[in-house]
Amino acid sequence: TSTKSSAAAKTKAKTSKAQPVATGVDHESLASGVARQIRYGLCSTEKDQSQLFDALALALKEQMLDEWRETRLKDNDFKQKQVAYLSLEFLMGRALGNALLNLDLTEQGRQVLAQYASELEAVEEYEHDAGLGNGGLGRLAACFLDSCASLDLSVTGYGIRYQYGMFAQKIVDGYQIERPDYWLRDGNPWEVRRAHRTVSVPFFGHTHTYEDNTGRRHHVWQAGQTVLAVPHDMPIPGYRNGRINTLRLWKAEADDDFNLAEFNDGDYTESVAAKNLAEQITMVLYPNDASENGKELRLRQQYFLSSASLQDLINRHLDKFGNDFSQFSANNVIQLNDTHPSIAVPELMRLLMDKHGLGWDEAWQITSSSVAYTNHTLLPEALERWSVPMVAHMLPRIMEIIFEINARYLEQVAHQWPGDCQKLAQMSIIEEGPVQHIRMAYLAIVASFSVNGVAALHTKLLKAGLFNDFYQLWPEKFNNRTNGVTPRRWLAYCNTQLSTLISKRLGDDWVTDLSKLAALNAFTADHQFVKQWAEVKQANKQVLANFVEQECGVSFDAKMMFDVQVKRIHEYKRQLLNIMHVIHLYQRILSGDTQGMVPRCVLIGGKAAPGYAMAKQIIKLINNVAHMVNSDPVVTPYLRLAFLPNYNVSAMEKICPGTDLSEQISTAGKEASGTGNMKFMMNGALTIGTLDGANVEMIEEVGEENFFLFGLKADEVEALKPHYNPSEIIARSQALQGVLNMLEGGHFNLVEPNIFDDIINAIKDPNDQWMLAADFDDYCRAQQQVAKTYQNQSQWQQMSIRNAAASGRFSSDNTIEGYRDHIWMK
Ligand code: T68
Repeated sequence: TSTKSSAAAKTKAKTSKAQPVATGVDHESLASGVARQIRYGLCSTEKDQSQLFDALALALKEQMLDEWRETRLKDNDFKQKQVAYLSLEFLMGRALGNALLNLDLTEQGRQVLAQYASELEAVEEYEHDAGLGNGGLGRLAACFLDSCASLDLSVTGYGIRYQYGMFAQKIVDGYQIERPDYWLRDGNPWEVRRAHRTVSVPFFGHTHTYEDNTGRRHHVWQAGQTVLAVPHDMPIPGYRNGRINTLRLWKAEADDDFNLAEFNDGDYTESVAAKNLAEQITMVLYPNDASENGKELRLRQQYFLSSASLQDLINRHLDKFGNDFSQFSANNVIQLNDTHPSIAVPELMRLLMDKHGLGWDEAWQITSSSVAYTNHTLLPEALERWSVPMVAHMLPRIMEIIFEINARYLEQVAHQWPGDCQKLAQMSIIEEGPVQHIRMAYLAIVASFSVNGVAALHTKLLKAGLFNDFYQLWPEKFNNRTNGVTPRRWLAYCNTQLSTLISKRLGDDWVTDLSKLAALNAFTADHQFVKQWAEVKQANKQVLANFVEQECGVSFDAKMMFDVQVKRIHEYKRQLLNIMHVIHLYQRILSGDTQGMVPRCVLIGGKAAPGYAMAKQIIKLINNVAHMVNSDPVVTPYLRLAFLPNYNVSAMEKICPGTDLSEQISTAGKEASGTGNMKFMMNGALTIGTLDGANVEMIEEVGEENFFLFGLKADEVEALKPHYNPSEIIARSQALQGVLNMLEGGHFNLVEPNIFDDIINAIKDPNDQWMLAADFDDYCRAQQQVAKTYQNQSQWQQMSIRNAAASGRFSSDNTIEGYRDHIWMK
């Protein structure tokens, strides 16, 4: 029978032990729940694995409903501060294994499925990834939700229920092909549609102003169109603590009047058909991970999410406090995941003023003490700028408010730098030009009480460069919150063997306090332990090898070193540098120079934005090199290469446990943080990398002697830029000449002449921002050091243990404690 334990729910996750707590979830009834779901929920007599997945997920959701409701009631009762995490992306991946782990029902789930002659791992494969994000930014939001629930924080994720998530990547003849990801085809057993919480979002039309008889001015936005936002909630279970938080995803639907006026008399059927237009808003995720889009539909998505979420917050506030907003900012924080939802700033002003009757000053006081902004990039091409005419047309009242915010803020700038017109122009939220643009990052900074970067180096560079003017004006707003990843999914769940081994020695407190892993350092001299550590890695490598064989048709030998780079394909991440090194090894092997070489299997995976031609060429090059390498029996004893199609969250769950060497080789100063780097480290991989993003802090924790560091530093990259001369570097490097000769000779594209010309030119270009040539020789040197170290397996395994032991700081629990103590509850 179930024990509803509010005591357990109140226990701080920080102090709670990773042991079965009475969570209120009834273990016994899981079996009957599954049986009932098969019979009544699915109305089925069959018990194939896909149906078993649905039945188990539905039964689990049912188990969570009571605690989910209690969490909501508790959060409404206690007047504790509510956090709204606004993000256009939540890259959740699969939910089943994670829910079972957090609810402490994995064994029960296994037993129930055994009754149907099925294995849990097999059934899990039937869950479609919820791929509602591009990469790091979206996955960070997902890790944060797990940590917030596990730390017993009242945090709601607000996002969009895209019908089509991140595209599925196929590789045909070495080229990337995009296929739509209709992840909802078989339904989504986790979601609950809450139609009674529907709100309505205005678009288009015009504004007018009038004075009432007291002389007060009122602004009215007569929308040309309104679209319904219908919440679809997903449960976010904390780790064994009785809390179930909510991820609220908005779906756009037409209201009954939608477009009827435009079609006026006559075309009834056409007008009903036109309802499609409203539903387009939440149809598809934009697949660009590092460039702004400028597309009208993207702005519609951003405003739709922002407006719906703020209306929901305000409705909750009204339920609790009535029409008294004096305590709003004491009770609410709105965390913006990059500038994507930053249109929430003028929207909150509008709702407070136009709908709830507050004056400008009061509304601004509330807004600017509720909103906080996280920046995720220094790349100028990723900074969002919306054209003023577009915003004025789509969101006329919002445009008026932005102009007013800017005018008042520029007075402050003028006061700080009297007579400095240059400063005014350069800091204005409105960028002048043939067409005016809104600088969304500036809007977010001006309105936020907190602005944070995502790694120490990144925050330092923001303050010194991109946002320096703002740092001078408001130094107190700026703070660093180094990213992290959840140790539940990224160690306890995805690497059960290593988890078991660790828990045997340390107990299982590490699951909620990852700093405990530091105690592993004591076992680096324990031969028995080191041997077991190596055996676990070996077993995980075999799992990964099987996966690679199945997905790529390339045979990886688990006796060779597994060298892995998986992440979005982008020039700054330098997959090209990796492949240049592979070509270098290939050449050495062909020439008989295998001295000191360690047999390696190189795995590269990631998606290119569909419009990013260079990234797509890089994928093609990797595939062509792979073809040559893998089909030469002289080469394969030393070197194999595979490109993994459709890299996603569930692929990473198999990849990071089986990786020996993690490639984190971005041009210094370009990767804001990285989070894949942390997942690999937690799972005992060693890293070859540059001094970039969170790598800097990883080295601080583990020591340079346990990390393969190479390449220019961020300031050296900047200093070299004006006189960067690749031809000179090439002239001095035999290795680099060899690689370029092979590329230029068409060795990898004999039947497809010139397809790699852009790549070759990029390497030789004095304007190459990513400085491939500059770092190549040092990268090869570091790779040789890797090979040498790998040959000494006992040393390698010790370094592996030290890396996992030093990964505690990169738990997202740690990151979220920082957000809690320094931003949200400050
Ligand atoms: C990533 N950014 C950073 N952006 O590149 C990475 N961008 O260093 C960092 O670790 C991670 O954020 C988390 O902080 C992204 O992933 C996007 O995906 C993106 C999406 C749309 C528009 C712009």
